[in-house]
Amino acid sequence: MKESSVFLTSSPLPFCSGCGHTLVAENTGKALNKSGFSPLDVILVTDIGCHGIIDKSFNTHTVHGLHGRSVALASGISAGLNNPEKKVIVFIGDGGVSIGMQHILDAAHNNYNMTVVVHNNMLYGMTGGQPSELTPMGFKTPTLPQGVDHPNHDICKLAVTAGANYVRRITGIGDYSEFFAEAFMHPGFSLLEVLENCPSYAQKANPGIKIKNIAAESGYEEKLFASGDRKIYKTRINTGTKSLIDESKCIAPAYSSQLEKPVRIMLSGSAGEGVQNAAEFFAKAAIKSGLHATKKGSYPVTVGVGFSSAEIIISPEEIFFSGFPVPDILIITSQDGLDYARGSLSSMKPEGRVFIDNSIIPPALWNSRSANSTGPASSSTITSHDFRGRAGRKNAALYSLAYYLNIAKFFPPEAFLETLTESRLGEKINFKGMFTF
Ligand SMILES: Cc1ncc(C[n+]2csc(CCOP(=O)(O)OP(=O)(O)O)c2C)c(N)n1
Ligand code: SF4
Repeated sequence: MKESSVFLTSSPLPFCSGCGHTLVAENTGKALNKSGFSPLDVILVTDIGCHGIIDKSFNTHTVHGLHGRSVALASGISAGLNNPEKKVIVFIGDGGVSIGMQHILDAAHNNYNMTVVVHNNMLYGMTGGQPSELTPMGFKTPTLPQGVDHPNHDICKLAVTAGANYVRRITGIGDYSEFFAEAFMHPGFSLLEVLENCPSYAQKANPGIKIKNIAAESGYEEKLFASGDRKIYKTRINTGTKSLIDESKCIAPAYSSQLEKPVRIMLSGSAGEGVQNAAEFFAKAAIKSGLHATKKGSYPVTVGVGFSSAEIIISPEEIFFSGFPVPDILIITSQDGLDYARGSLSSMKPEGRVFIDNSIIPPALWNSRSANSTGPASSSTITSHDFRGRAGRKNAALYSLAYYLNIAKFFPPEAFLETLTESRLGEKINFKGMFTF
């Protein structure tokens, strides 16, 4: 049923010959032509599976979701747009419907403004033909040659029960664009289920099958299930709540820095030892000194045990990405920190510098600029210091940054001290002592 569409590219579509997905894409293009939407107003959200590889063929906005989660993603897009002039369309397979059925029921229930197109080829196509929750009883697949032995879910009936505004099942043969256009134009949540054939897997497992016959035999009725006018979901915008950005205070530069190029610092220690706070205060002090700064934290989900590591960038220029593959400076304050940072340590460049706590490995075993069996392997110069002994377990991370700043002099130590004193910890801790080395 080829017809040129501004929505669909004319190049061959990516599916196997005879795949029902080709017809769904062509009918979608044709229906969008009829509906009067501009390609700029259409957001196509695809799921994982063969149908999802259509993205590049549509001249609309396209977003590729996780398997089964495309409807949840589209619900967010629809609620965020909050604009009936925009058309959100979801492409999902029967596999995706099985995995993310609750998202469909929820979207129907809330009546989000969108159309979900279910590509029901009665198996998981992309992974070689496993049965899904929509595979009818008796239908054979390559991984279940004896056929499915229990009844399928009926997504159309479920969507109606959940409150969908428009639901229709179509046997995916020929030109059915008129039904698609009707659904696209229907306000609120609409669902189209298209019964299809997957010639590569379904045909082989069920020789001679015809989609029309399957539909009839399995009770998959081709009909309009619902066409209602429930009020569509309207996003409520809470103007009473201040945005976190508006609430945050700007740090005014009070000091200056001679730093000429970005420096990437990795601080690696143990959870519960103030690594993240220390890195944040250091970044704030850099900003106080007229620099740009970012801080990114890594730690296990069990936040009270194991490593805690922070990546800090300070720079005279704007920073556009807050991470880095290799640090210029690596500060390690505990054995957990060393275990986490081993990869970074070994990838550091000769001009890099490593500061490591005395407690980790006896200093006599350290061999800077070379790897040995017991010490840390790095081509950077390694300096040891008694961070934990001098400042205690809880303040070792903070002290290590103060120590390093005193050597590097990227910005005045006063900026760091002032940032700490003005912080919520300023009343409890006398930081002054930490700035003697
Ligand atoms: C959560 C998750 N589980 C499993 C997979 C593996 N996987 C990729 S494609 C696919 C089958 C897709 O089948 P269907 O949704 O019916 O789409 P079709 O390929 O038939 O178009 C599966 C199981 C995945 N990507 N994500
Ligand atoms: S494997 Fe099946 S579903 Fe996938 S493109 Fe080929 S015919 Fe279509």
